[in-house]
Amino acid sequence: MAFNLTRRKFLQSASLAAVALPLSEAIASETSIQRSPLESTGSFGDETVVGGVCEMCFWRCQLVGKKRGDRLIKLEGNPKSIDNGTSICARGNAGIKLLYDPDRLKYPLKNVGERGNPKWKRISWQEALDECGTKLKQVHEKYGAQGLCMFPHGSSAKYPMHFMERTLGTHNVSEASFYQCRGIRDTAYLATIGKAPGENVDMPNAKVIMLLGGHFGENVHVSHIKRYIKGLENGAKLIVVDPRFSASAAKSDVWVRIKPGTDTAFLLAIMNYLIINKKYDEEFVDEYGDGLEELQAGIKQWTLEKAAAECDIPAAQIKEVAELLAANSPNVSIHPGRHVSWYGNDFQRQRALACLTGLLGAFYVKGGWVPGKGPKVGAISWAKHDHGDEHNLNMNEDEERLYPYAPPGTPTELIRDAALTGKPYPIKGCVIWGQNPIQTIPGQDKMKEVLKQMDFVMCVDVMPTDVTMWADILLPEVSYLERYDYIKTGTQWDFADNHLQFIAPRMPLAEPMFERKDQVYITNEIARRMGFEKEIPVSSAMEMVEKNLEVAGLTLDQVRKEGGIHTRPGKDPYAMPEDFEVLFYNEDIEDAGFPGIPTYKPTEPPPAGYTRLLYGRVPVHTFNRTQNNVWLNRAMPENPVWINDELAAKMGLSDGDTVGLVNQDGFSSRTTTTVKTTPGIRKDAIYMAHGYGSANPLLTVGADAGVDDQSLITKITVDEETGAHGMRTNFVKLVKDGKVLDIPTSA
Ligand SMILES: Nc1nc2c(c(=O)[nH]1)N[C@H]1C(S)=C(S)[C@@H](COP(=O)(O)OP(=O)(O)OC[C@H]3O[C@@H](n4cnc5c(=O)[nH]c(N)nc54)[C@H](O)[C@@H]3O)O[C@H]1N2
Ligand SMILES: Nc1nc2c(c(=O)[nH]1)N[C@H]1C(S)=C(S)[C@@H](COP(=O)(O)OP(=O)(O)OC[C@H]3O[C@@H](n4cnc5c(=O)[nH]c(N)nc54)[C@H](O)[C@@H]3O)O[C@H]1N2
Ligand code: SF4
Ligand SMILES: [Mo]
Repeated sequence: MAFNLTRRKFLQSASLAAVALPLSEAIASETSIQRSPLESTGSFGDETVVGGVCEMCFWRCQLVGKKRGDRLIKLEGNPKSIDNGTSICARGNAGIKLLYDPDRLKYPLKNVGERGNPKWKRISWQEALDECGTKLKQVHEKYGAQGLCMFPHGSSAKYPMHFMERTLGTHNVSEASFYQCRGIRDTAYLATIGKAPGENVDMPNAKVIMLLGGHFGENVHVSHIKRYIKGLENGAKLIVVDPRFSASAAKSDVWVRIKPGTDTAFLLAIMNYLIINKKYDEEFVDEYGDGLEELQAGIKQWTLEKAAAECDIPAAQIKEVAELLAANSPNVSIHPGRHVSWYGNDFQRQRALACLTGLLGAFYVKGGWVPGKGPKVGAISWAKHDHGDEHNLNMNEDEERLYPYAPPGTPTELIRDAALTGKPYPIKGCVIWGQNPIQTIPGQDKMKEVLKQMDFVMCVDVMPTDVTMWADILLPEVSYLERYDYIKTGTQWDFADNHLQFIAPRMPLAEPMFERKDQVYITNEIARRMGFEKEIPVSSAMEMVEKNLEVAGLTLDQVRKEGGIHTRPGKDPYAMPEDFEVLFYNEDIEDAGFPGIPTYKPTEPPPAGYTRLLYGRVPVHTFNRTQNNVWLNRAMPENPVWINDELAAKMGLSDGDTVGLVNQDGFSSRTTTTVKTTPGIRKDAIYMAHGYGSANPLLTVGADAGVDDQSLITKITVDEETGAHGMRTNFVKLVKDGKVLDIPTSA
C-alpha cells in the first residue's frame, strides 16, 4: 500500500455516502461491501493474472485477476500499484459481472426495424463490416469528411477516433469527457496558468481542502479518494461548497450551503476580501501574477454582503472561508473540480478557481496544486490525410472561432444543429463508440432527431443501451478485461519524498467470448473497406501497446514479468517551471469578446411552482453504464429524489412515496422513483443520481429502474466561451398518483 490507510478505513470512506443516503440504501450498500468475497478470504482462484487496468470508470485503477480454470472469478487491486494499491471500489469489483453479463452484446447485429424501435438480425462480421465500410464511404464521398460525426468516450474509442479525425478528416467529434464533463475546466486553466489542471491537488499535504460541488465518497476514484482521506487524517480542514449535504459535506468543517449557480459570486467575494485586506500572497503574485490591478478593479463591487445576498449564505461564512484560506496559504488545495458542466456560465467560475489559487500562492507548493510529472509513453496514431479544403470543413474554426475556448473536438450543440439544419454543412454519417448520447447529452428528443436524419448510424458497445437502439449496425466490442489498450501512467508525487512514476499497459485478464472483437480489428477492417488500407498503423491492439511502450524503453513481456506495472524514479513535482504565470486578467479572452477577468453571470431562477433539478454520482454506479450490473443494481436499484423535508411536509409527501417528475417544457419522466425527504438539501433544488431509468428492454436488470435525469433536461444551455453544455438549468415538479404537485419554493 502506498500509505498507511487500513482496508477497513478505506471501505468506510468508499461508503461515506451512507452518511447522506437513506438508511435502507445505506444498509444495502454497506452489506453489499461486507458480503463481498473480498472480505471473506484472502486466497481466491488457482491462478493470478496481472496487467489488468479497470475501466468501470475512467480512473483506471490497476488490477490483477484471480482465475479458476478459464473463468475469471475475482478482481483485486494490483499489489504492485503505487496508485490504487490493493484497493478497488464497488464498481471495480463488480467488473466480473459486466464480463459475464448474459445481456452483453455477443454478435454483430443489423437493425431491420426502425431506428429507436429496432428489430435485430444477427449477421456475420463480414457483412457488418462491409455495410459499415460502404455506408461510411458513401457519406464521405457525397458530403466530404464534414458529413461524418462521432460521439466517442473511453480508451477503446481513441484508435477509431483518430482514424475519423486524422485519416477521414472530420472535425465533428464530440467527446463526453470534454463537452459534458471537464473540458471547460481544462481550457479555463489553460487560459489562466497555461496548463490543464487534472485533479492534481496535493491533498495529503494540505492544511485546507476546498471542494466546489465535488463530493468525494459518492464520486469515487480510488487513489484520489485515498489522497483526500490522507489529507483529512493529517488534519486538513475541509470546506465544502454544495447546496446539498453530500458525503463530503458530512465530513466538512465548513459547509457552505450555497444557492445553486452562484459559486462565481462566492469566489469573487473571497478574492476581493483577500485583496482589500492584503491577505493574499503578495510575494507570489508579484513574481508570477499578471493583471492583479484589473482583477482588483473589476471585482471591487463583490463585497461579502453582496455575495451573501446573491449566494443566500451568511456574509460571516464567506469571511470565515477567506480567513481560513489566507491563514493556511499557500498549503491549500483549491480543487479544480471534474464534472464542471453546470449552468453555462462555467468557464468564468473555473477561471475564478484558478485565480484564487494564484492569490493564495498555492501552485507548486506542498498542499497546493501540483501537477505531478508522469512518464512518457508513445501514442501510435493514424496518418493525417488531406482530402482538400472543401472536404475538411470545421465550423468552429471559421475566421472567427465560434467558441474560442472550446476543448478538443467540436461542441456537441454545433454538431447537432448542423445535422438538423444542414448548415454550414449536412452531417449524415454517425459513429457512436463507448458513449450513450441519449442519456449523456441534454435534449433527448433533439438527439433522436439528429440520429433519425442520418443516412447511416453505427454503434460499437459492450451492452445494449438506450443509444444502441438507434444503430443501423451494432457491433459487439470486447470489454476492458479482454483487450489490450490504454497505458495508464502516473506518479506518486503526493505521498513520499522518493517520487516514483508508473507505467501500466492494459493487458487482457480473460479470453474474449462469443464473436466480440477489439477496437483495432474493427477500425482496421472498416478502414480497409473505405480504401485506407495503406494508412493502417498497426495490425493488432497488442502491437499498438507494444509500440507505445517502446517509447518508454519497455516491452509487454518485461512489464508482465514486473507484475503488470513498471515503476521508475520520478521527478521533483514541486519544482516551479521557469515560465509559470497566473493571468488574473487575460487580454486574449477580452479580445475574443468575453470578460478578461473572472466575471459572474447569473443563471435563471426556477419559475413559480418549480424547483431546480440537480444530479450527481452515487458510489456504486458509473453513469448509465453499470445499471445492468447485477451486484451494483442490488446495492442501489433506483435513484431516490432528494427533497427538502419542510417542503415535502407542505406538499404532503413522505419518505418512500412513489413519484414521477415533469419539467418546465412539459416533459415527463417515463418511469417513477421514490422520495427521500431530508433537511440536507435546499428548498430551491431537488437532487437525484444520474444514469438511471434505461429504456432498452434488452437490459433485463437495469431497464426501467429509477428515473432518467437526462429525460428532464430539455432546456439546452451552452457555455459561451467553450460551447460545452450546462445541465443544471432545468426545473421540475413532482407528480404523485397522477397529480402534478406545485413546489412551494418561496415557502
Ligand atoms: N444529466 C447528466 N448528464 C451527464 C452527466 C450527469 O451527471 N448528468 N455526467 C456527464 C459526465 S461527467 C460524463 S463523463 C458523461 C459520461 O457519458 P458516457 O460515457 O456516455 O456514459 P454512459 O452513459 O455510461 O455511456 C457509456 C456507453 O459506453 C458503453 N461502454 C462501456 N464500456 C465499453 C467498452 O469497453 N467499449 C465500448 N465500445 N463501449 C463501452 C456503455 O455500455 C454505454 O453505452 O456524461 C455526462 N452527462
Ligand atoms: N461512483 C462514481 N464516481 C465517479 C463517477 C461515477 O459515475 N460514479 N464518474 C466520474 C466522473 S467522469 C466525473 S466527471 C466525476 C463527477 O463528480 P463531481 O465532479 O463530484 O460531479 P457530480 O457528481 O456531477 O457532482 C454533483 C455535486 O455538485 C453539487 N451541486 C449541484 N449544483 C451545485 C452548485 O450550483 N454549486 C455547487 N457548489 N455544487 C453544486 C451536487 O449537490 C452534487 O453534490 O465523478 C467521477 N467519479
Ligand atoms: S475507481 Fe473503481 S471503477 Fe474507477 S477505475 Fe478504480 S476500481 Fe475501477
Ligand atoms: Mo465526467
